[in-house]
Amino acid sequence: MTHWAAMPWRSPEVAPRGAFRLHNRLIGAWRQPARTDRPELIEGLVAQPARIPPKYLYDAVGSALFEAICELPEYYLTRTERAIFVAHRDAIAAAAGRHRQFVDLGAGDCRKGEWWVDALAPRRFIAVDISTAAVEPALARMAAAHSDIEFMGVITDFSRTLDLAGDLDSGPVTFFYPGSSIGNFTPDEALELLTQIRRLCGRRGGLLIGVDVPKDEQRLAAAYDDAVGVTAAFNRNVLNHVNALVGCDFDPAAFRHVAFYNAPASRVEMHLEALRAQCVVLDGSERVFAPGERIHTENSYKYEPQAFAALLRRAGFARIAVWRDEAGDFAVYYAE
Ligand code: AVI
Repeated sequence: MTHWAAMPWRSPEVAPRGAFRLHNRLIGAWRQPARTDRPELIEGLVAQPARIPPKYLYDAVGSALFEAICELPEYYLTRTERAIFVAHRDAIAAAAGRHRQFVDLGAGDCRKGEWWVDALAPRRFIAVDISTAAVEPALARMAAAHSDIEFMGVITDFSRTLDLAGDLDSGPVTFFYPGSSIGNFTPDEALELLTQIRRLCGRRGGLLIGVDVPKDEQRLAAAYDDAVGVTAAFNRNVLNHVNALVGCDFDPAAFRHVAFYNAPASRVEMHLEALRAQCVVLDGSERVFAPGERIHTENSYKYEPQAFAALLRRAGFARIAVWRDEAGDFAVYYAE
């Protein structure tokens, strides 16, 4: 993985807080993530039941597979959210306001955030992501196309903490968190992240967020276990990423993808189930997975609009507007 400090076009001028000016409209900031991946992964893998935090699904292969998932007929989330954005673009833009700082959380290649540039005319566009690989070329592309906007990339793991105070100026901020990514946090973690966002957005700022809604179990199960097996490959690939980070020898082919809707918890769960006994060496000791034993790799929480609005209120947001598609499959909120 490259990082901003390794970018060949970096200017030697070093700005405060680890940010550095690349040229007059593009700034890179890199928060050195604490090297806690290995202990965090080992702790989860020796636990009973074993677990892998979902952020590890996104190495380069995992990110590409996720892009493919977003195009699948079963995975309605991306296209339904997009349809809501298209249908209610003007009303959403009127609620969010123009000429603000725009923070694209989990920006990736910034395509979803860039779609709002015309409608919201942000003064500053701040892309926040755990990986530079997609953000770096996206910001360079956008900086070339929009001469009136200042672009900034912040490379950080905001599942730990959202440390942006030094990157924002005193003007209002619109946070953008699409794709129901908030659903990959537990409700307590989601509340913590939403509270951090609310503190950072300032009195006249707000949060534009897309959140999936509970629905028919079979549709949900199909969305997370598609017919051609892209989601299965995405899930199994996490073991390749773990092998690289921990230095162990999981055989992804020895695990089966399992996805189901846990209705009482209002979440889709993804697991990897051992097809036969597996012995994996972790930090010098052996971890044996019995046939049928599972590793929990992801939760994807679904919220009824009144439940999510209540979570936003608990995080300190006041005025909340909601837009939905006709079938009520997905919801987009602007919270002030
Ligand atoms: C990124 N996140 C919102 C996706 C979701 O729907 O929870 C990740 C995903 N997992 C399986 N398919 C897609």
